[in-house]
Amino acid sequence: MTTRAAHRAQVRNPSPDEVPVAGRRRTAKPNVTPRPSKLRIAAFLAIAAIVVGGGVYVASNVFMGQRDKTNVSGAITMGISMDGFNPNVLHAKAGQTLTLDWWNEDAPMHLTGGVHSLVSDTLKVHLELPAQSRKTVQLTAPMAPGDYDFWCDSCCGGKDNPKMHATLHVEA
Ligand SMILES: [Cu+2]
Repeated sequence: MTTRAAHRAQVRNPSPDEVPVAGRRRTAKPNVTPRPSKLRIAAFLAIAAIVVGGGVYVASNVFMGQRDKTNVSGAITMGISMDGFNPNVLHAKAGQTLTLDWWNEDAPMHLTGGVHSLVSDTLKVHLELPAQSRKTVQLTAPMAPGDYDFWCDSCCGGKDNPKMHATLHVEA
């Protein structure tokens, strides 16, 4: 008899030795039971990830969605970050007062004193904007047309950093 034939013979006529197999199957069950709880943990983690991820997504959308919108009528939205002012050129008529909806996207730990600022001696402004917040501020253009520099002096080298400068372009 070949081994294969012997195997077939064994299958056809199970020997008494194979009876414990059924018993073993039953005793093996307890090893299987941990599976559902692992699945439950995985399901819980998946749901938790969806809930937390969804919350972060919604929250970031609410904040980021404000980037280019403003509820302040007639206001110009202006962001500030480590990359500077955005936009970094503002246009005004001589003597015009601009209303800016100014917002700061950076976390406090990145900012000196927890703020970005908007500073100019010529424009007579020294404004501060706390991290991750927004504020309506006003900037009045001088009567003399020209390009007026303003800057942030609270981070990343401040006035010495060309990136932290912006221009108020005043036309007659
Ligand atoms: Cu700054």
